[in-house]
This record gives sequence, structure tokens and C-alpha cells, in this order.
Amino acid sequence: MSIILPELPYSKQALSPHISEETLNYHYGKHHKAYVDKLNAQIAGSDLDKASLEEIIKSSQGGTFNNSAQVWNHSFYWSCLSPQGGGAPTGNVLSAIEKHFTSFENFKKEFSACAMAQFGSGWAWLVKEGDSLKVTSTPNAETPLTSNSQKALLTCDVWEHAYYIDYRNARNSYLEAFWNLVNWEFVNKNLDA
Ligand code: MN3
Repeated sequence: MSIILPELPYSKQALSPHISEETLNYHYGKHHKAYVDKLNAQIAGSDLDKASLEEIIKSSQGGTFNNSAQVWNHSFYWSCLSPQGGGAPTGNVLSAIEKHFTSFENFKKEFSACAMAQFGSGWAWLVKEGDSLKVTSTPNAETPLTSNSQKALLTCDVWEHAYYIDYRNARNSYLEAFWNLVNWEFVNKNLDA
């Protein structure tokens, strides 16, 4: 069984002007695809050949971990974005955010500050931990999926390849654009699951 590159949930033009078609051509079409291709080469003929992506992530280290976790993180990230996204959260996510971060504005500030503070490549996350919500970041390919206590609700890719074409080195401008795309319906699904 090989790991499949999932279809993007929208067209490559759909996130423009916040994230351009050119960025998606590279970020999805080259970076995400390369993680899938390298992972398939690494697991071919090994005992992970028939494992699910989640099983591979939880049982591997080194290059196999990095590629498999990056495949999962990117698929999750694409689902966190939507051309119909942005604005204020709805449903249970709104009440949970107001409970744990006082207000949506305050949550945005904390999440963006966490994303800015991640040195080098990595990911910013909103996770559910026990009965609480928490903002956190991970370096490189690290993912809450390997945590026994955290469930990922929302992520933002802060590897430079996520924003360099559209915003050069200005991670803060990319983060401002990110808030126009957040798919709160998906975040709600993760919270309620
Ligand atoms: Mn990326």
C-alpha cells in the first residue's frame, strides 16, 4: 500500500490573493508531493509498507518520521484553509476560545505571537489538551499527533516555503493573511470529534 497525496480541497487559485496559485503550485505540488514520494520510497518493501500514515508516524524516527509527519501536517493544514474561511469562529469553537483565551482577538494575538516565536521551520497549533485549549508550536515535522494528551484543532505552516513567494521573509504579513482563510467549520469538526 502506498501513501497517496490527497487532493487539495479547493482549486490552486482559490486562496488568492492571500495565498497565491504559485505558492500552491510549489507548496502542494512540489513540497507536499515530495514528502509523499520520499516516504513511499522509504517504506517500500519494509514492514511499514502496509501501515496507515498515522501508524507510520507513531512508529518511526528520522527521515521516515519527518516525511510521514510532514505528509499528515500538510494535509491537515490544507483543510484548515478555505476560500470561504476567515472572520470570527462559530459554534463550539467560539465558546471554547472565549472561555480559554478571553476573546477571539486575544486568541489571535496569542496564536500569531506563538507562530512568530517559532525559530526557523515549524508549525503553530491550536490543540485541545484535556478540557482546555492551548496554543503551541512544533519545530520541523513535529506534530501533536504523536502526543498522548493533545488533539490538533488548527495549524499554520510557518516553514518559509509557505510564504516566501507571496511575502518574502515577512512571516507576520503571511499570518495576517492566514486569518482571512481559516476554515472554522473544520476546526469545529475537530473539536467535536
Ligand atoms: Mn509546508
